[in-house]
Amino acid sequence: MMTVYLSLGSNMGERIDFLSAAIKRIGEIEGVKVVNCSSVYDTPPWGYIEQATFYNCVLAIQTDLEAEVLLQKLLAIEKDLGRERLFKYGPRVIDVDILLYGDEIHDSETLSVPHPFMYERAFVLVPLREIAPEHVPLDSPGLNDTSGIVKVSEPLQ
Ligand code: GSY
Repeated sequence: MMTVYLSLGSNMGERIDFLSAAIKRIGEIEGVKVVNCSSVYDTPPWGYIEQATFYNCVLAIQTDLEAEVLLQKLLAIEKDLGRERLFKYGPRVIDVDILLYGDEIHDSETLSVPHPFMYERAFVLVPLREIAPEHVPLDSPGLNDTSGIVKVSEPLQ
């Protein structure tokens, strides 16, 4: 059994509802158990800044699924919830990224784990630090500026 950390984000429509729906669907995947969920944070957009703020949270799950299999199931959930890939770093109703897969390293065309940008992204590190501080080095570049990150909800599960 592997402990896996997922980053969830939404910046279109009812953001809380999209996060809730995604968490519910992730918990329904056979072979997946949601074991922890961070608070939800309102976060400034990263990458392409001319867009609405995101709501972000991090989930810890336990699973015996292979990483690539889990990835395909997460992509299917994103699609079912209406995600369209408008443009790189653009707005989206839901985004689910695999951050850490136990201590596995993956570097394929479809999957890079640990997530290549996770230590640069305050919107990942602040919620991850809440539920798994041991995975957030104090000198992570993304912790240099956490301004604009505001907790908006207790954990959704
Ligand atoms: O890669 C995740 C999607 N995304 C986000 C996000 O979830 N939160 C914030 N704050 N900025 C983002 N830019 C992208 S792309």
